[in-house]
Amino acid sequence: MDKLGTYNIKVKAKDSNGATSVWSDLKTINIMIQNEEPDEPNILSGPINGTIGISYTYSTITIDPDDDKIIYGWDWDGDSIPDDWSEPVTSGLTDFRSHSWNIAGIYNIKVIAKDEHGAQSGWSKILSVIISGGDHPPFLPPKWIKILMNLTNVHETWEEDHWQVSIPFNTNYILKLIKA
Ligand SMILES: [Ca+2]
Ligand SMILES: [Ca+2]
Repeated sequence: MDKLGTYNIKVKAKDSNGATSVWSDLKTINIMIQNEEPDEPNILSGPINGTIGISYTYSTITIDPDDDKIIYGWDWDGDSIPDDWSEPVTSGLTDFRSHSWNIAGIYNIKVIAKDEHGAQSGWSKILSVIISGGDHPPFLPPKWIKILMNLTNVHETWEEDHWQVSIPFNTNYILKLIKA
């Protein structure tokens, strides 16, 4: 009985002189397998900075306790819905997957693993990827920071002065000058 399912069995005994008993009553047995889901996968490698339109490769791995084949679901936009499923991969072997983004932003990517019987793991840890592109910096959440400095006005009136302030970060800032 190497197939899954329900079987009806009955037995009959025979002694050493060849005398046989009557058949036993029917007995029903179920053959089932215990299936465990794969472990949570880990994202092994892949860049955390990139440019729109360029394809980047990420890798992941996990194992299935029953040694089942695994398919990996990649969530590239952080909405917890896999966008890309791998082919079945042998438990313990790495899946490599490439993706490109068309809009600049911060993407929290993660992976889930499913075995060949459909048992699903939890999500991997998140990997945050910053994608910049074109003339636009990544869409960082807006935040005001306060910078204190001493400026000396060498002219008579405030209004006609042009102030130039350099800030050593590779990001756009909107400067609001507040007169103390
Ligand atoms: Ca399994
Ligand atoms: Ca998604």
